[in-house]
Amino acid sequence: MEKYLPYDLPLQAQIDLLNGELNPCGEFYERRLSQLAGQFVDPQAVGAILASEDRLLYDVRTRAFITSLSDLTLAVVRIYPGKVGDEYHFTKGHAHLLLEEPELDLCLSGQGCLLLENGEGDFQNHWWTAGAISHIPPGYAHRVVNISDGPLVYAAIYRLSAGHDYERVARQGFSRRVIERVGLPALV
Ligand code: M6P
Ligand code: ZN
Repeated sequence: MEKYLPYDLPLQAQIDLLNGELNPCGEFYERRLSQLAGQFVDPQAVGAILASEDRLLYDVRTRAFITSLSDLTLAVVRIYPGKVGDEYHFTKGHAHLLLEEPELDLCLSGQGCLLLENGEGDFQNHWWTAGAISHIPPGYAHRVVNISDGPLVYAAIYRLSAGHDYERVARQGFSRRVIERVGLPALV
């Protein structure tokens, strides 16, 4: 947080609901297949794609709203349509380093599935269309899957100090995944 200077006055920003552009934007980063390779169920499909390209799966625009007393942060994610084998594109997935920290996710365009799993093995999922809002309570790891033919754009609001624990998801993944079955998304 030291890299952000506190700003204690009102701020406004604008999200393009369809393409996920954020203005003014803070940080921008991309996630490509090689960064999530081990998370997809079909390693042959991963290898076949990586043989020709390190496919862009999603990109993230973040803006931290740091004040002398708070650190709410907005992230806008655009997950590109597509599958690895039969499995729809998804985000890396993480829990929060500060276990007590929740998150609110708002689906802005496209259709998706939010996967939620806590440390006691309770798995839940939320099917998203534009306008869906999901509250991710403390302790639940979360991953978003794009099941639509176009980009899935969603916004996440959380405290910057919540941090990201990628290790737990990298180690154990989620107990269910979303694949295409006879042309439709299925949670298996
Ligand atoms: C949401 C938030 C962010 C997260 C982003 C991408 O916007 O949860 O904190 O960085 O999704 O998800 P991931 O970090 O799992 O790649
Ligand atoms: Zn999060």
